Amino acid sequence: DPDAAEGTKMVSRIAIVRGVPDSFCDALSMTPPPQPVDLERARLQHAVYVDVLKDLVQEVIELPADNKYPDCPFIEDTAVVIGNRALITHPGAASRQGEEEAIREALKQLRIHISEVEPPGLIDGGDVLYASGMLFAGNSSRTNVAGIESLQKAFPDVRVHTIRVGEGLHLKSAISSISPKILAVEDSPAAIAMFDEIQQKTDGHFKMVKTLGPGAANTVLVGDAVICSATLGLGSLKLEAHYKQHARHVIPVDISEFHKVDGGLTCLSLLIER
Ligand code: CIR
Repeated sequence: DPDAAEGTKMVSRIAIVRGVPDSFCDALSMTPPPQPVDLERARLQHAVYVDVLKDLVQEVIELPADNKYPDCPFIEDTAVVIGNRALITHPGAASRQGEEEAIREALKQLRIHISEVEPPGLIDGGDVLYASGMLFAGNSSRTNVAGIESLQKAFPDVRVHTIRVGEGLHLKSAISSISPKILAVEDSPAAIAMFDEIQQKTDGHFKMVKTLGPGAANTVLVGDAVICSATLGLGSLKLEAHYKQHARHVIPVDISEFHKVDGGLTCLSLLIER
């Protein structure tokens, strides 16, 4: 039972992050932000996020930014890692294809067993949720059925459930795991529909905590600590109340510059737990 094992085993954690390039103002966004991205502020927010991670994991590997890839800080999209295995993704947005090369090298150096996506597979890590020993893969504008098949091949022992992403960028833009059996779910009809599909496919395995407002449901769970977005007001308060009830360590971090280009907290790191 992966849930029972969670509390007892000694886990070593490494996080990989990637710097904010000078070209970050050209990062993709579904709707143009009302205010342009402030590069210096983005770099400061990123530095705080990295500092927070340094307190939570044994090692943070900081990969340099690449100006060729304005979206390169969103490193989560380039790989799916479970234990000592990884699928290097083929990102769904053409301008992001190639970002994964630096990540493949970093993971090889960590002696992680690498699988690749088979054409015509497309997959963004932001569409992949790992919870309670199961994988949920969002079929979205970035992730196609062939990409999800490559995910299943890379992790043959893990059941992969496909979830239709009706709205928003990625599955995890709207749903993330806040403890093995509890998911944070954005309080919107599209997100609730995705949660219902998860429940239907797992015989109601999960509980949900609804968050208010876009972005608030995207949190990073590291052991007993949860990083949540500091700037989403009420959206985060409900989550904080929930965490406190479970005696969790809650760390609010402001990533407003990344929200402008559809990025959340999970996107900014790749966690390796083994
Ligand atoms: C993109 O559109 O690809 C980036 N601007 C945002 C990526 C966010 N990544 C994520 O949710 N995992």
